Amino acid sequence: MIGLDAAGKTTILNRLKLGKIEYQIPTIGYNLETIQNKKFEIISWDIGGADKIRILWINYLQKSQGIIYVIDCFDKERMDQAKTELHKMLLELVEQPLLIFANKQDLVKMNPEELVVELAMQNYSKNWHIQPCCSSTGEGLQEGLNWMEEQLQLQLK
Ligand SMILES: Nc1nc2c(ncn2[C@@H]2O[C@H](COP(=O)(O)OP(=O)(O)OP(=O)(O)O)[C@@H](O)[C@H]2O)c(=O)[nH]1
Ligand SMILES: [Mg+2]
Repeated sequence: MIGLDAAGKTTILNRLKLGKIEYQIPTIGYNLETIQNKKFEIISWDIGGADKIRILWINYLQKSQGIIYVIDCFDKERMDQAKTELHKMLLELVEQPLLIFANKQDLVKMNPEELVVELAMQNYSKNWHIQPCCSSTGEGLQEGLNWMEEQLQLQLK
């Protein structure tokens, strides 16, 4: 699970793991948690997004079976940066499914169609999915994980 700093990765992880949110401080390094979702045990590496840590993402990408990229929909100023980092990361992806969590939908509504354009995903042909969500309420998180689980299950077949 990656994304710019303050996108909401740790909040998502806590919501999924603990069912509640706790006061978050920026992650230095990573948080490692195991989440049970239906048949799958998801081992989630929530990796800090601050610019100095971002260069570490690649080390985790290559070892991951699926990627979750978290976007702060309310941070219009850094949407372009989020897009740039996303596309840099896409160059490193091989076959892993990519789930984009479009977070903070309580502050601003953005639908997947708008986000496809905003993030320039129209021409990206690999396996990806955009899921609007809100980690403050938990809305959309389960749907996102279910999509990821379906993709991982297909890979096993
Ligand atoms: N309103 C709102 N605030 C949110 C939501 N998700 C996260 N936040 C807030 O956004 C801030 C950053 O959240 P974090 O979970 O620490 O972000 P992060 O992506 O882990 O950041 P780094 O660890 O620095 O990479 C915190 O103040 C959260 O409470 C959301 O869905 N809605
Ligand atoms: Mg964090």
